[in-house]
Amino acid sequence: MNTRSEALRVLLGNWRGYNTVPAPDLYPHQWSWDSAFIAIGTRHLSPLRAQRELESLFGAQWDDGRVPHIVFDPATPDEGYFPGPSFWNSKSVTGPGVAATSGIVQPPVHALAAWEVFQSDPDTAQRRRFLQRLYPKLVAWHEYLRCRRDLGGAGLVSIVHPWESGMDNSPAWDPALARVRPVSMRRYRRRDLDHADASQRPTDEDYGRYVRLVETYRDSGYADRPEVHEFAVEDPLTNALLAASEEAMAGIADEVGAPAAPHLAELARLREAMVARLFSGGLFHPFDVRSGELTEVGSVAGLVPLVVPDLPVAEELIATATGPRFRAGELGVVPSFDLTDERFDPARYWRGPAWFNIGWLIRRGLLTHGASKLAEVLRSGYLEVAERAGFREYADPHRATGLGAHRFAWTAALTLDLIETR
Ligand code: 2M8
Repeated sequence: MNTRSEALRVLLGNWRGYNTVPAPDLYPHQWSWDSAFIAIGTRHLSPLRAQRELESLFGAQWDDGRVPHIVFDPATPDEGYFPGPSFWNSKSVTGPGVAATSGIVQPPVHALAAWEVFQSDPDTAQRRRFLQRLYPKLVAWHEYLRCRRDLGGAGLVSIVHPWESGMDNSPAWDPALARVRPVSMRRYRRRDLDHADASQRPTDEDYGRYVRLVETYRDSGYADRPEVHEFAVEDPLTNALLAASEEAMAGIADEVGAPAAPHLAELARLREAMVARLFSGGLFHPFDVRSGELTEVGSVAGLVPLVVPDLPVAEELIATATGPRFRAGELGVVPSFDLTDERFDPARYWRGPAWFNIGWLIRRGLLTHGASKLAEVLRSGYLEVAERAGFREYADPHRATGLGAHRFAWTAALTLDLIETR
């Protein structure tokens, strides 16, 4: 198979006119951080389309600045995905005429993507005033996170649902999630199991907890008062991507004639707060705001802060990535969970398999910190998985077999980017 043209085929097939669906069957709407990764790859196919991908997502931004994690496609029936538009009841909050969306968010990788997209074709972007139009929206998005989501009071962003982490079923959420009483899933019908193997997806009990958290948030009118949130966790990946996005915002600000210094100050502030509060034993960990403790488990989210420039603990993180817990140098991919932990599961969703977006971010972080040899090992490792397994949602890190959804858009997009950025 010609990997490049197959990747283009997936991106073209999943394109819906203004945005790209992550996977036609399992995920038939627009997802927030998927769109950012998709734009990073699509810029090699059509910079204009990559700009549209981000513009359509930000077209659904709420008045309070939040960028919803799902923008529902009106052409897909409500029962195409659970929880669908009627469950979220977001229109009453965002105002009439606005797209139906979810009410939670996903990691803020958008400014980073917008800057990459701009740089791939500055002429088209300038002609369309792409950054001029997007910059105030990105500012409002980061403001929302900074002002409304500092639930722990340490200057870091809290996520209020495992879905907000993008790494939904990670064992890192188990302790905080265990305190949430699951709703009975007899009241609902899961749609994911129509398209995916139950042994690779979250359990019904965890789904019941996910649903409980959304119901509570929804019924509060999506208020971010600390008492609303039974689950509030400072996630290293979310905060790292916000910091890396602030670096991109400095570039964007320069381009649109706004001051860059506040963005660089914000980057430095986040970096310092993360190292002080979340780093321990060679890895970053989530801080559970409700219990007041670090959850010291080996999620790959703890390696993602490598994307933050000038990270003072980069050497320690690289040692953890290549050590027995992740074995990135030998495997050529990075498992999503600590290989030495008994909860590691090579096939279950975010509890062990390797994902392309995480590999892409870690490779970027390695390049940022001068570890170009290991970065190249990952580049060729992920490309080999795509060649062998196609564009699956994730892969068994030992056997490089593909798992989860087929024709998965960010896998195709980031494969294309890895090919183009040799
Ligand atoms: C997965 O999450 C959705 C809920 O948002 C799901 O499980 O139904 C995650 O892998 C997430 O990171 C991703 O954005 C989404 C769509 O690809 O799927």
